[in-house]
Amino acid sequence: MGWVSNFADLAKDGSLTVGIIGLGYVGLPTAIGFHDAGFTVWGVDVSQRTVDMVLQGKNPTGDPDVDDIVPQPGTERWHISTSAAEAVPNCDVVLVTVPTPITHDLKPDLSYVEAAGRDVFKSITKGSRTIVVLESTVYPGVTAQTWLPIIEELGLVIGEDVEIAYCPERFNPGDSAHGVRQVARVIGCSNPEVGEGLVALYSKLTSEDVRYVGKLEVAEAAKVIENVQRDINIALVNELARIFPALDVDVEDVLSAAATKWNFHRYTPGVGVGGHCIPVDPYYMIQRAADVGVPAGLITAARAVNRSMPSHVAGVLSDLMWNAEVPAGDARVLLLGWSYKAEVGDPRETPAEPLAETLMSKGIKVATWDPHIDFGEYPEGVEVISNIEDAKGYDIAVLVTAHKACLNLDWNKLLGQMRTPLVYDGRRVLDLDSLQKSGWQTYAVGKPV
Ligand code: SAJ
Repeated sequence: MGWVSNFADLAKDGSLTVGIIGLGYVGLPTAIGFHDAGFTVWGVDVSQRTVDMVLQGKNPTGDPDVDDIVPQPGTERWHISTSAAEAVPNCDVVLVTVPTPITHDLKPDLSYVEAAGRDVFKSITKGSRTIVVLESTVYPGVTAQTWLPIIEELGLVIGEDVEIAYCPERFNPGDSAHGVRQVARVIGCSNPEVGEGLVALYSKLTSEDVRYVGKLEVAEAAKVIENVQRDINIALVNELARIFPALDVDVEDVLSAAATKWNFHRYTPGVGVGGHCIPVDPYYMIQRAADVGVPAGLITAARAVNRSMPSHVAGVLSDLMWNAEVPAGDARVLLLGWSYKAEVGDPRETPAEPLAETLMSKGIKVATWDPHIDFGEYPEGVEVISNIEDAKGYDIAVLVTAHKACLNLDWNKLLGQMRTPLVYDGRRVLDLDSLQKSGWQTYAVGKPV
């Protein structure tokens, strides 16, 4: 059974079965959240490793907040499978939480949305009006463009066999204060009744605001521009971080002063912008604007600024080592942190990668230490250090990720292990004055040399 006239009442007392397709950073916490809210849950993932780990009550994602909340084997109302065909016929609502990455030529990759949609729709019982909700970040129009042709091809009828809706995930890895149960949601659906029914369902999941915002495209657009705005704001401070040192002014002093104004939004310059959201979602908006022939110059320019930061920083590091008379051809850089974000172990789109590659292209040796990443694919040539005490003979230590473990390092001990005592704060989080006093030569993004 899917949509029925008393759907909202069924949602309110948890007597619906919710399917989640894709048990990653977003899908697994979402499945757990609905289970904790009293619903029967079917979780599906194509990865046998993921399904096996979840079935054993283990966390297959890199997000430490999920570590202790995976239901243990034998838990009631908790079904995990690699097969959508097994799960979907049991579900009233199916949420699709699969990746929406970009291709190497920066185009949106909708193949996961397409494949998951096909798996779900071909398993739907005729006449069930099963509600299928896309949560992955896309651009306006994708849900309809990608799924309606499949629905038609399979001879399903909207309003009889299936309903589709869009409810963007707003998940923030490593930030338990904004987990799936504490985050506001918006719902887009061409059928307002179904939209309001989903409001009742998601209101059981999260304690924050849930609202029906109209047709699919409104909700799709809201999510993508949330991250476009963030990318543009970060690009502004990164551009200022290149201007102000040339004026012999520290950008952080300027930003802190400006932040005393009531509606100034404070962002921090860094070695670059990583992750599976912020550096990716703008390309979805750029593509959609291009589809309809409207220029997206600001969005495109912001992406270019943020993408240029790793190579800009690599040039600054090379100059710093040259000025410190580090032997040319034998310069050695130690990257503290590799993950795109503090307190998570996620290398996706990390700026550490282009930073390392640019340095190595200059003949500079690169090593990295990140206690949050125990597997990770590192580019050819990067030396991975598992114990910071083994990091000896480097010329500059670069803070790439503001992990607590990096901030709380024994910096005096590390100083003793360096060949040249240079440190570069790539996230503007270190106490440079105290490091300077203990013998480091300190530098930072946006700080005059
Ligand atoms: N970054 C900066 N300067 C800043 C903020 C971030 O350089 O002032 C960099 C980070 O180092 C990182 C990248 O940008 O490399 C992205 O950081 P992020 O804090 O935006 O973290 P994400 O990518 O996990 O973004 C998620 C997003 N959540 C969803 O899409 C549901 C985003 O919308 C959230 O605003 C963000 O978390 C958050 O608030 O932390």
